[in-house]
Amino acid sequence: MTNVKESRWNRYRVWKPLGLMVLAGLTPPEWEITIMDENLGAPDYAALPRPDLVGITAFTSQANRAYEVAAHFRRLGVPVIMGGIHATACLDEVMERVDSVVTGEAEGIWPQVLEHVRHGDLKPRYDGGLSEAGNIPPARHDLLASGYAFGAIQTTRGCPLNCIFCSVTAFNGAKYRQRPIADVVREFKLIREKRVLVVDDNLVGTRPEHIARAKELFRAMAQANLRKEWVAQTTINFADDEELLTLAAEAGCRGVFIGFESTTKEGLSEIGKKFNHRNGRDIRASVRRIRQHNILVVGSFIIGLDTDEPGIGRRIAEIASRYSVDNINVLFLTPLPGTRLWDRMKAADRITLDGYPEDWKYYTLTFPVARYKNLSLDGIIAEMIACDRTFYSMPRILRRVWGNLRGRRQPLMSLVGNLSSRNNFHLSCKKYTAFKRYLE
Ligand code: B12
Ligand code: SF4
Repeated sequence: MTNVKESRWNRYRVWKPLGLMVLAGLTPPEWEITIMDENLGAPDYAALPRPDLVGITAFTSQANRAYEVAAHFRRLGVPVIMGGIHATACLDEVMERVDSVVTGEAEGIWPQVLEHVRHGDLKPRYDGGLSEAGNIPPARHDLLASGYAFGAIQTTRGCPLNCIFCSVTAFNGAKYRQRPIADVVREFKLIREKRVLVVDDNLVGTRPEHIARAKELFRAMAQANLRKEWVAQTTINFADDEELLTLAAEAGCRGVFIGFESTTKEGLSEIGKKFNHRNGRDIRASVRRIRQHNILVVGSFIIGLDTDEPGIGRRIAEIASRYSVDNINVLFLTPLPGTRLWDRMKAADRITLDGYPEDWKYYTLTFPVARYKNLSLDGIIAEMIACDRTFYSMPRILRRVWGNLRGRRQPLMSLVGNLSSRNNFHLSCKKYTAFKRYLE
């Protein structure tokens, strides 16, 4: 959970739980629904009226808290259903702790589950599989109306790439599914916030037909005059089509989050993302093309690949600065359950934090939970600190923000993003100390 009270910057890091809002959108009107988002603060469940049914979602890192909440309601005799990414990846573990588990996407199965609940015939397990993009209902944006800086929407599901560390292809499939444009535009109009996170894992896709559809969507969004400013995740090929960039900016795109992952070709091969250097791509030039459209770029990198040597932290900070990205997100290589990396690391007995479910709390990608080939525990933490300390030094932050001020590229957003990350870095240093104590 991200605790908004831990730091005022967390307000910009708390995003709406869209999965639950979509689930609410799938729920027939005779059910009265309340969404509790513990990122905004844990409610006193005992003081609330007794519900007829509790549905819980959780990432792997939130599983322990999910089990505590489940245990509370089960003690009261309220049936508890859990779904989402962790329930799908760790079915057996979750089945032991709730009354029923829904794996996969919910669109095809949730109405049936609710019917079973009404008839007192809840089964221990359901599988929703993958939904048709046209069957995704608008999320209930009205249910979480305050407390967030950003609204949220999803326009596509799945990712055609299959990076070894990523859960997306395992969970949402490699088939890239794009929602009907009219549905997306209609749903955008239901969002009250001016700023929106488009949660897609890969906003524009990789093939010509994906890109053509993305252009159509952006045209429709601009025509609908939505007046939204949004950020999204995309792959670096976003930079390859000037028309796409122009249309995205006209539709309100103000920032993209791109997974560069590694600074070397060998590293990219190791994680199955050669895509990033296909056709000898000049990443610096790609980033420049995106930023010329007043779209900020956040670059994501991983520390802990087998090809990473001591010095990798500073190297990432220097290369990210050379690419001229506006911000970075650097994570420890983490074997998430259900991924190919998990299979590989488990087979090689390289996962060090494996006291489950308790240890899941460290699967936030911000702790080193495995053995890394060329970096010791202290070594890899020192690399992360060196990376953050270099990239978020005050002179570098000011240089980036000044560059954006001169280029009229959202200097305020760039300043807030950098200061928030710098603050997060200071919090992380304290967390590493506690983490090492936990390992002793
Ligand atoms: C948006 C997002 C975030 C937001 C979170 C917003 C929020 N409050 O939920 C932010 C940016 C904060 C975030 C943070 C993190 N994230 Co994230 N995130 C995503 C992303 C891109 C989209 C999630 C989403 O909204 N999907 C759209 C909704 C509609 O889909 P859904 O949630 O899957 O819900 C559907 C089904 O799962 C099901 N369902 C879901 N819940 C339930 C519950 C019940 C009862 C039922 C019946 C069904 C059901 O029904 C829904 C409709 O079909 C996913 C990738 C993905 N494709 O899921 C990664 C993803 C979930 N994140 C991931 C990770 C690792 C993290 C972090 C741990 C690390 C990081 N730094 O990114 C942190 C977690 C921090 C923490 N607090 O612990 C991993 C999770 C893997 C795992 N095993 O847990 C994913 C899969 C990405 C990946 N590349 O692997 N994330
Ligand atoms: S490109 Fe991104 S979403 Fe797609 S598999 Fe790789 S990391 Fe996951």
